[in-house]
Amino acid sequence: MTYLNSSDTYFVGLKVHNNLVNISKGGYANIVFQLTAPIGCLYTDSVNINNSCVVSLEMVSLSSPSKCDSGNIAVVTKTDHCGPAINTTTKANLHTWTSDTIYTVQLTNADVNTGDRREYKVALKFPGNYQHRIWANYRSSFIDIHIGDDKPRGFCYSRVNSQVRTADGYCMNANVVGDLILYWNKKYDIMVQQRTTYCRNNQTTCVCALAIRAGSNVFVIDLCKSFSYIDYLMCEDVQTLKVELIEGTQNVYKIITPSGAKVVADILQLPLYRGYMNIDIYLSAKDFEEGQGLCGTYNGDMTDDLIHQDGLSSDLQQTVDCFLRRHDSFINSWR
Ligand SMILES: [Ca+2]
Repeated sequence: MTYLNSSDTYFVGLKVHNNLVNISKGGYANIVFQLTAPIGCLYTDSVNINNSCVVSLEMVSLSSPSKCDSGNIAVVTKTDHCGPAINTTTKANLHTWTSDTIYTVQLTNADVNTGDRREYKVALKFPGNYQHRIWANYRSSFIDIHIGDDKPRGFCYSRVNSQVRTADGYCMNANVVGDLILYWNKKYDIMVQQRTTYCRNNQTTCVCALAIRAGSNVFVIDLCKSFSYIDYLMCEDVQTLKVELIEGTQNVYKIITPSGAKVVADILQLPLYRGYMNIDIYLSAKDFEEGQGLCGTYNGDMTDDLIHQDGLSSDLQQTVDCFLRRHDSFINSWR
């Protein structure tokens, strides 16, 4: 009689070494992995195996259907499939193949807003159309990505009823009409301007036009006149402003600037405010200590947010409610 013995379990596949990866804001980190079995290559003698016997992995996420990035993490050395490329095994290198080979995939925290999500789960996956059916669609275990929070959140807005909030969180009653600089990042040459007009029976002001400029690219939403205008005014060869309607809406635009700052323009449909906009600006790590304008100096310190265009500054009025805080000289300085 022979007893049934079982051998030690052996993991076959793509073995990830670090199941938790920490990336600082705007920084880099690696996913490190090994292959515990060779990936065979199907080829004929006439093909160039250097080109054919390579597989490009995909980086997939639990939360994002995109294979090229996952929210605000991206693979640095991208291939067609947005993951690392691995040489597969041929007759020539079969005997030198070893499971000791260490592969690394470099990730970066690609721009984006300091208030963004910081926890992601990603995995490395073989393409669905890969020639080996065993490996096609194979994916590694999920890897937890944690993005460090080394910058305070930068969130600025200009909304109906003269409401303005600076990037570091100071709110005020900006009851002033005209063309005003809401946000200006000189390093990245990005400017967000708004036009305000009287609204609600002239009791308060609302934004009726928005212009976002990055270099010589300008995107405009102008609803101040009887006919509305929403378009690019000027374009370089390379479009540096990414504009899209937020999914499921016909009236909320999202504009991503080259610094990663995201501007959301919500064209209101409410009867009292129809045709006016709420503008929200989500600043990125690259905007830190670079901002000026009504959004103030984004540096985590609210007390220096009321710096005028000429360098003078106004004191905060924190003891009264936002709608009682009038800073007309500061606001008028940003024309
Ligand atoms: Ca500040």
